[in-house]
Amino acid sequence: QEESQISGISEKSVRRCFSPRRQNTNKGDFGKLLCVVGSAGMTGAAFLSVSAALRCGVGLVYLAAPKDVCTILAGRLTEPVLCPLPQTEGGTLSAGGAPVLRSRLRAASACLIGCGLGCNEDTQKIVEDLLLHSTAPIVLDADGINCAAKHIDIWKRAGAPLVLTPHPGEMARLTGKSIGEIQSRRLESAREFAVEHDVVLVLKGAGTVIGLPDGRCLVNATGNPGMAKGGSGDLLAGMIASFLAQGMAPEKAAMCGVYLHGKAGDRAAKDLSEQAMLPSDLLSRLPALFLEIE
Ligand code: NPW
Ligand code: AMP
Ligand code: MG
Repeated sequence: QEESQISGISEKSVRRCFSPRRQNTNKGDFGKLLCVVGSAGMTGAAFLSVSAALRCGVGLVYLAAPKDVCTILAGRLTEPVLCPLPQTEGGTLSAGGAPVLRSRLRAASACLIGCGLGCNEDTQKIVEDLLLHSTAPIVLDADGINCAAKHIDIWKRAGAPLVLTPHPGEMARLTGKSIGEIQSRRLESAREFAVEHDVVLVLKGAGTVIGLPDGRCLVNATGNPGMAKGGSGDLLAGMIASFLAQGMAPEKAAMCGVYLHGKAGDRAAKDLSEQAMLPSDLLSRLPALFLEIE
């Protein structure tokens, strides 16, 4: 791989992606994000992804989740509009919810799919349906990736711009390679998938790599091992989706999300220690980062 194709992510390049919010605006000007996330036992993933999206400036968030998940989260999340959907016995979304989701999707400027979604026949159908019908850009994370990987040619059939955010385990499932193979060729793995399938591929882990459809790679230097805790990735997915919903281009949304997520993690580590910091502590570090950007 040519070295000229690889670059770091600078604070300056992130700053350039943001402009002040115009005066004469309303919530509709800052995007509508549909979040298809959560299932029984993984309400936390829905909470974290939606909270991160809200803290990154999007105008309106719709949380589409199994009805029990909505009931549980109703007391903890104030801002999102809740769309309770039919669920399976296991507490995941039932395939019967697809038509409602499709109509919600038509009104959205971006969609986040997968954090804590679960992966079974029903969720696989839902994910396929959303990918085939969306014209709005989509962030596919976690079980969204696992579900999509079950469908042949799905990347060719999907119409919308896609940002995929796998960790090495999900990347291994996605490509049929081993985690070892992925980790020994991180840059190449991200780039090859991005070019072949025309998507933005965010390969997470220490030194997150972003593969772009044109063959370029961005490497991130923010973040720390205090972030190696369940829930960190759900925050990142929500952040990228929020930027997409506000109209940022997919490669820029991925770049800003990855950089600011790591930076929030670094602030949390400084205040709380890598040992004790929690993914949810990143949420309260985001406002100071945006103050520095605005
Ligand atoms: P190991 O264990 O190190 O051998 P899974 P998940 C590997 C939701 N969550 N470098 C790892 O390898 C998510 O959103 C809900 C190397 C293992 O093989 C998903 O929907 C939470 N290997 C669902 O749970 C909080 C790495 O990947 C595999 C690696 C399942 O997601 C937690 C594990 O991945 C979670 O976010 C690395 N850097 N990173 C909640 N509170 O609701 C990962 N691996 O099997 O896809 O499980 O990531 O927990
Ligand atoms: P997930 O495995 O989906 O929860 O995602 C974990 C998130 O935390 C990703 O954004 C990773 O890049 C980040 N992360 C995990 N471990 C580290 C580490 N050792 N250094 C930097 N970032 C990390
Ligand atoms: Mg994850």
